[in-house]
Amino acid sequence: MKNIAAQFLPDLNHEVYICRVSSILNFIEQSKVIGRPLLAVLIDPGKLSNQKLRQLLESIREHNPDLIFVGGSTSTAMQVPACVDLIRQSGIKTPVVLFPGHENQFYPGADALLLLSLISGRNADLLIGKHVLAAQELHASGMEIIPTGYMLIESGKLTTVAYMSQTQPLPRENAALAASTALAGQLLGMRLIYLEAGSGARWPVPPEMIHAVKQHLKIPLIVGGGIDSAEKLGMAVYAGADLVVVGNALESDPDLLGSLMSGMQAFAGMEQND
Ligand code: 1GP
Repeated sequence: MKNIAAQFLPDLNHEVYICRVSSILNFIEQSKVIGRPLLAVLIDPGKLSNQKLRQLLESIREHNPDLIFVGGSTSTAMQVPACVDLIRQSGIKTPVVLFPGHENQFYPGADALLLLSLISGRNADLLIGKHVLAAQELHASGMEIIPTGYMLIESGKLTTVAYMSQTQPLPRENAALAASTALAGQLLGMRLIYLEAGSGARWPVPPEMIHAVKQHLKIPLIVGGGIDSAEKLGMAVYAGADLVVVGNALESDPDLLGSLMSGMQAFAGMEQND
């Protein structure tokens, strides 16, 4: 199955398309401009056995998602480089983006890093403190660094990311507060906003909140947490997500990726027919 970039630029393969737009951020921005939502597979190496990881990589090779995110609250400093190297060795060409759950999850072998600032919380360390500690190494690496406003949204249970960050998530019924928070992130110069229900969330981010946030943003909107079916993925995309992240559901069922990619392609086809 072709990925979405290849579908709307049929003469280009995925790798060439990424090179042509020159960076991961440009790829995400240009996909938003032309109305093509993207799917990222999140691999949290701390949660996956080697066997499960290999199964997931097989599914990624077959179904060709747009991006791979690597990282998470439970991965150790050693696990992230090993995982990125395994992806590279497998021959998969999908760009790899670090999604650090901790400052020790930096590895220059990836293509880009989301520099997350937890703008829904009031923990100064996660707004700027960790960034100061990592700044010199990130700068020296020459890697593409993407400033990302990260917002935790209440999702029906205490998630690992809320516990680890020691912050309160935004109330899920307060879409206006989420919109103001995202707008503040954009005004501060963030290049992406990520609405996060948390890995394995009981409830994903509400569509009403995605829609309200989207109305206020010029920059691309990422949505993740608790998306475990093509229906939930479709709801997030219809509400306005430019990039949807799925992790937990694919850890237990790597073959689900096929129906998620079909859902994305169906959405792309409907948009073209509108
Ligand atoms: C978590 O948003 C990501 O940081 C993905 O969440 O693992 O629930 O898919 P899931």
